Amino acid sequence: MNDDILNAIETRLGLSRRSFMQFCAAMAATMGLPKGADAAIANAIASSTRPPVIWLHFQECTGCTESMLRAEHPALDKLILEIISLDYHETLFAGAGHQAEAARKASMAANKGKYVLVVEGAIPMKDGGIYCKVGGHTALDLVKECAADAAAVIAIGSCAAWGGMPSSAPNPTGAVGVDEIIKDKPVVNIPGCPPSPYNFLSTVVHYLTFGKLPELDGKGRPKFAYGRIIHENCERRPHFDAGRFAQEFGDEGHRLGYCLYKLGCKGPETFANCPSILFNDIGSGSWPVGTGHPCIGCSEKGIGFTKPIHSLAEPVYITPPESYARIVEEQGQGITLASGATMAVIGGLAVGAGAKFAANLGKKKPEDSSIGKE
Ligand code: FSX
Ligand code: SF4
Ligand code: F3S
Repeated sequence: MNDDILNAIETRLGLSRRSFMQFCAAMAATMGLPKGADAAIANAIASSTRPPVIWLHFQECTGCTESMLRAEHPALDKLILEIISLDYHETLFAGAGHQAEAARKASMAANKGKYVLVVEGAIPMKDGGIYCKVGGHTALDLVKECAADAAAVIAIGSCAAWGGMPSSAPNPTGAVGVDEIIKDKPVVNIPGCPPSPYNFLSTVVHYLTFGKLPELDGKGRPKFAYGRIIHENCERRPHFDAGRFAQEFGDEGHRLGYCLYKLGCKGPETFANCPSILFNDIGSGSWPVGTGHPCIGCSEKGIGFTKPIHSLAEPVYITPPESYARIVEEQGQGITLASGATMAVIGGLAVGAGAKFAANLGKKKPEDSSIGKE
């Protein structure tokens, strides 16, 4: 990058070059981009005008905003406000009432088709949506009005992505996620309660750098962040494989850091990058399982706030069998899963039966399977 751009960044963000380049490298790593992408990101942040953002709050706890602005990294809160132009945000706004409403409408009119709409919180549908109103308008009407001219819609947090906690049974207000309402444009879902600020920021930076949203899975989530189950990257996984489990909180196994599966860990059925990206920039272990609590699947629809916290997870990939079946079946016996898969691998089959067997053994990418879709 040339010196002029870096000088401008230093002045504008009040960040050293080193910190800024470290941030760009972290964004590139979060998105799984190849070497050199950090320079493209740096250029985009330095030279793009900040995209205007309208941020709506509905049924939620404001934890998404808190996680974004209270991140321990000294520069993150500043960077967020420097990368985007937060034109409307009810928690952070100094103004209130008609003044705030006027600012939202003015930004939407001035940036028609160019602003990013971020929604935090679920939308109640029951009884005409009367259970959540802002400025006399229902959440339902507001989300429709604000999405109409948005360039992109981001549903931040599990509440906005699929209903989250407000939609827990018996879901008294009929709470749903944004994509149940906005059907004419893609909605990027960034679930988690709260989600990692880096997953949100990386999505925005991707949009700035490449002029388009990142690739999404069947549930509208960026693949770079939700492409793998937590269980695949968990530091306790060797204990799971070896059969060493904590049986109850505070027992010997728990103190030794054994696997939390038997305490209800939902890592085997939850897609998220929590163990690799961690939280709050404080180093290893700073995620739920790292602190000794089972993952409750807060980011996964149908798991978090739905399944009892201490019930056993159903691993989404079939665990390989403990012993292998015969390769050559006796006539008329058919084919077993293990022998079929072994033959498929030996034969180098990539499609048809080979792919099917591979999928059953967990070798198929989640975005191609029905598991990641509703
Ligand atoms: Fe709270 Fe956000 Fe949870 Fe929901 O995060 S942390 S209840 S996902 O919408 O504010
Ligand atoms: Fe980690 Fe949970 Fe999987 Fe155990 S069950 S390895 S604690 S994700
Ligand atoms: Fe939530 Fe589980 Fe990650 S509880 S924060 S999805 S480890």
